[in-house]
Amino acid sequence: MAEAASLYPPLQDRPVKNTVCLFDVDGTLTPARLAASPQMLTLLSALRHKVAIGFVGGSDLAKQQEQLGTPNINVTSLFDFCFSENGLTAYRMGELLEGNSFIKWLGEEKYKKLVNWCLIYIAKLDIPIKRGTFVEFRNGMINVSPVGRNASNKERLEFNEYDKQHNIRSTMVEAVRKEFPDFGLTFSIGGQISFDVFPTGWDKTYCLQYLESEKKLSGVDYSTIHFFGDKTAKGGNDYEIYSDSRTTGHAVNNPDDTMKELKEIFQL
Ligand code: M1P
Repeated sequence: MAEAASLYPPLQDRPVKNTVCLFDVDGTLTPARLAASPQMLTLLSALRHKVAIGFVGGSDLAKQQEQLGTPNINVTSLFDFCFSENGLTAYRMGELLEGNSFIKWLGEEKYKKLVNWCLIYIAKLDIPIKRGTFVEFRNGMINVSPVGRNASNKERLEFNEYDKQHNIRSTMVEAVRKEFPDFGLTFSIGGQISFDVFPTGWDKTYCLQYLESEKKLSGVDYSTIHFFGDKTAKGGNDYEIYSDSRTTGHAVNNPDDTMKELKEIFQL
């Protein structure tokens, strides 16, 4: 798949070589959870002849392959930089870079303490129902659910209502935060039945280190990093990178908006 990348000038020979455009995926390049339009892919290809392009998404690469690639086209050939799971899995010009993981970062001993503590806390919790998978181990985080991730849709909604009244998750987050104050972890209640636990700083800004290391690799200094995202308000998962001093942030409402901005900025 590195062959497709060779259709474009090398990074150091792009017409605007100090610039990279970085995109969030859902709601920015594609409608939420759906595939990118042919118009978007054509525009990105035209853009790539001028500047370097990349995406940064919270999901794993398989999800981004579904949304941005096709069965015959590997997503890693369509962008110069592919940052899945906020950059924990990173590709540069179709080649996999050394990644990172939650367990590698935290270490087995601390991880065991954290998980054991969560399971004991949940075991002592008296809530209306419990199902299975109370801790889900992911590459870049753990996801902790007092009711369990095996809850059905109906059970999910019921737990969510119960949680609104009894603050089960926020109370647990407060307790776990207090128990492990020096672990360097961030706790985030995003969905309906669980909360995420990940190292502080492992938001989308995590991927910027790879762009910075281009100086050493290819001699390209990305002094202008355009970031396009739709969840740029405080609390949204694009907020940190959008407001980071290293990026020029563009808040968009949908993929059409992204295309409009790109056409204006780069005269495409
Ligand atoms: O995207 C928000 C959250 O969605 C899911 O949460 P829940 O299962 O609680 O609804 C999880 O994938 C979680 O990791 C994610 O943050």
